[in-house]
Amino acid sequence: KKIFKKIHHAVPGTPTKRHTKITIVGVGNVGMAIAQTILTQDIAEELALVDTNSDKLQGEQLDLQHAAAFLPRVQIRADTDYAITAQSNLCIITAGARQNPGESRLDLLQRNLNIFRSIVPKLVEKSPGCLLLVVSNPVDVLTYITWKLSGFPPNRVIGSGTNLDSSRFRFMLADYLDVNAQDVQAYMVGEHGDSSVALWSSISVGGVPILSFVTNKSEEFEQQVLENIRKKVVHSAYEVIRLKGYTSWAVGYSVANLARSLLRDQRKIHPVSLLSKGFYGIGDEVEVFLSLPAMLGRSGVLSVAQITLTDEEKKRLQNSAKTLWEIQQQLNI
Ligand code: 6V0
Repeated sequence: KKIFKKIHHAVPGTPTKRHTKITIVGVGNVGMAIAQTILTQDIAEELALVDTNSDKLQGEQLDLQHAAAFLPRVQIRADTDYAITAQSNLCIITAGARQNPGESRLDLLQRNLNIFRSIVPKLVEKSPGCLLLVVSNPVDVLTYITWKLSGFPPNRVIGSGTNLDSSRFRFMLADYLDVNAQDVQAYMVGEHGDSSVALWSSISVGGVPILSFVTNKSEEFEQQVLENIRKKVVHSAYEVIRLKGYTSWAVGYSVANLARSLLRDQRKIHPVSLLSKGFYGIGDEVEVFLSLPAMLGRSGVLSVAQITLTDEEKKRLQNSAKTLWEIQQQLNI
């Protein structure tokens, strides 16, 4: 401790260094992919990992700490006790039960609701000013549950939603057009997963609206290609799970990217799950979380983009909202 001799002191009045702390609850495949991506991207100075499995926690903590020589300096703590999460700026929830054979989605949801009951109040108690970011599935309903359990204003409760679906969508469009995915502007909105809605009219590549490529002659062919891409996006998670058992890297990057936009106040637009009542014809009485393109910053959701949707797109969004609302009515929150 004494090998360095101090040669100056802090200049009086100099602001103290920003200290950003992120908690991740659930250190399974998804939680750890998020943790390792956050570490490589220099977003936080402190990372707290919580799970119910203490051996896994200690193993993951040591394994990450052993990479310290190659990473930005981050204090990593892992415990089953939520005391280590105190004063977090962002809490990411990836904990969840796996579906048992023969179990209905509603029963799984009720089990996850019970898990969230044991997580959300503790996070809120230790970090009353934090942002909550939900990743566990079904993400839209669990984000609603988190909002209800937290008592937070809705702008501070966000679901990772279709941020990942949109990134898959951009990759597949880029692959088809042979361009860089970062130059493809494209959103999938609505419910994360099977019923997500692709917003065709707003897709552009390097500022060129993609639908302008669709000439009369090739229209039918192109529409078919686009529809196939949408279907591929929707099925891609199942494909990865079939092949490797779970998905992790893409969701890791996608959530770390959200963490950066939020904590570094980037005012970037991301399609994330947010309280959608009153937007795009979703009734005020329908309290559901669905993904819409939103501007994210230090206070969470700053605003929601007013994109012109086709009647069909609007109808599909409203149907998803209705389905989610009906599911939520059956839950005992
Ligand atoms: P996993 O590998 O089974 O990890 C789940 C972890 O949660 C385990 O380590 C458990 O010990 C832990 N856990 C369970 N109960 C509790 C509790 N009460 N408190 C704290 N920790 C607990 O699952 P995996 O990491 O693969 O997936 C996690 C969740 O992410 C699942 O619900 C997935 O469906 C969901 N995903 C969401 C995605 C998205 O885009 N929103 C993408 C991929 C997966």
